[in-house]
Amino acid sequence: MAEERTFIAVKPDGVQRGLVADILGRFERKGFKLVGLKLLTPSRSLAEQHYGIHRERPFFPGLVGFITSGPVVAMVWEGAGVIAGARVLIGATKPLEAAPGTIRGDLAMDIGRNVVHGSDGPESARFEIGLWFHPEELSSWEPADQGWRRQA
Ligand code: D4T
Repeated sequence: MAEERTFIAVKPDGVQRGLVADILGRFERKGFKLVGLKLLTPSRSLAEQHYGIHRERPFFPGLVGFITSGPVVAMVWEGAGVIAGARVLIGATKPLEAAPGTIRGDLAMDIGRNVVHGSDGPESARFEIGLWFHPEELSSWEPADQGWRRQA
């Protein structure tokens, strides 16, 4: 399976509730590689572009208002199968339907406060990484124990 990158964000509710280390730690302990990390309060323009696919949905204004309401921890994670793998770690969009052990299953109750975002496919991963990060903000590096994470 080829190496790929995905965009993950701890949403404002996750930051406000002090869940950043727990959420970030789950990706780290899984073995994925952190290649980009920053904390920012998204502008309205950034939020509207990020959620552009939902522009016509009734929840769009509330969603944009929520995601711009405070700091977000924006991250890029790398690894073989990381795009789908991160979605498994995150769990179902509706937290009450998310399996125990997943981030949303363990840490959230409400679809409008579901603590974390993850790209849902290769195309959205490429788009979202480019939207949130400048190329020079991403680091290519090799963990010293890579051979113990993934068979060569
Ligand atoms: P994100 O994009 O935040 O990782 O969530 P998902 O990929 O799991 O789910 P999504 O794109 O379908 O929804 C985006 C975002 O909108 C919120 N939402 C969604 C909401 O507030 N009300 C709704 O009815 C839906 C469908 C939650 C996630």
